[in-house]
Amino acid sequence: MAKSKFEYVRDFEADDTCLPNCWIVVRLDGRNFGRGGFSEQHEFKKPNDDRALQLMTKCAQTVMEELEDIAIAYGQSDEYSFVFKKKSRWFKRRASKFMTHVVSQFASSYVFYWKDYFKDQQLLYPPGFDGRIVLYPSNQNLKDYLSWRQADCHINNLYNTVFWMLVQRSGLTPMQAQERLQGTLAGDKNEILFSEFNINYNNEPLMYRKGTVLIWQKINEVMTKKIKLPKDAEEKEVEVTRTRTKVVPLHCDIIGDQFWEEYPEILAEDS
Ligand code: DGT
Ligand code: MG
Ligand code: MG
Ligand code: MG
Ligand code: MG
Repeated sequence: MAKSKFEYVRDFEADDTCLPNCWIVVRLDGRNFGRGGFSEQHEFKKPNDDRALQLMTKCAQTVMEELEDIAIAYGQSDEYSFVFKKKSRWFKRRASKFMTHVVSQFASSYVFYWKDYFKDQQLLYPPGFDGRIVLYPSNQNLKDYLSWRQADCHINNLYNTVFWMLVQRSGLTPMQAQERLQGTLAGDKNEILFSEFNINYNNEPLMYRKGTVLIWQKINEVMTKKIKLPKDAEEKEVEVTRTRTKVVPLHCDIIGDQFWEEYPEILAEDS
């Protein structure tokens, strides 16, 4: 086919191929979900709203199922990280394709599934999410990245748990609660929770403390199937077991070695 004189404009497109043999991480984050923003306008429970966290996870599951080559995802607060396999050839490893497909699939899912989680709470305006992409060349780098996000979850959740206790239960103003917590270490915050509110932080829900890890797991599904053998006149019902891979949520520690030893296939060389 003859080229039009306009074809040259293609040369202005930048090459954004991701380096081979690297883990490709896409992290998205809710736009203005904090103070005075989306979470307050939609009356999210403080500091953790189960509906909001579960909707985030539903959207992330949808992303993993709809797109190719995602080995693991990790989410907390208004963010989710998706890790594409090192050897992925999806869209010739073009960064913009990975990032835009993840973010748009997630955002449309957020609106699509909103009512399943928020029931009577109306969605007041279309939410937005930003995205970024980072490449990690070694397994250790990737594990450290995910550890960083989970440590962030822990630090923020411990702070927020004490902060909202001081405000909701002790009647401190947000300013007073902030001053009270200034310069305190993790141990001090645990102590305030325990001595003033009789809360053992370690008994708080795992989803709040650890965030959510999404992995692929083999599930054996037993189904009944109707079959008709040529020699029989009638259909027979037989049980068949099918193995399917499904995205499952976990709320476990991913900083230590135990998780990676339990699920070695996530980091396996051929992935
Ligand atoms: P950004 O991301 O720069 O557009 O700004 P924000 O406001 O989204 O800030 P970010 O992402 O650093 O912090 C997330 C905010 O989302 C944080 O201020 C608290 C809010 N948030 C996330 N999950 C929950 C929740 O379950 N309950 C409530 N009440 N707020 C939440
Ligand atoms: Mg942000
Ligand atoms: Mg945000
Ligand atoms: Mg955030
Ligand atoms: Mg197209």
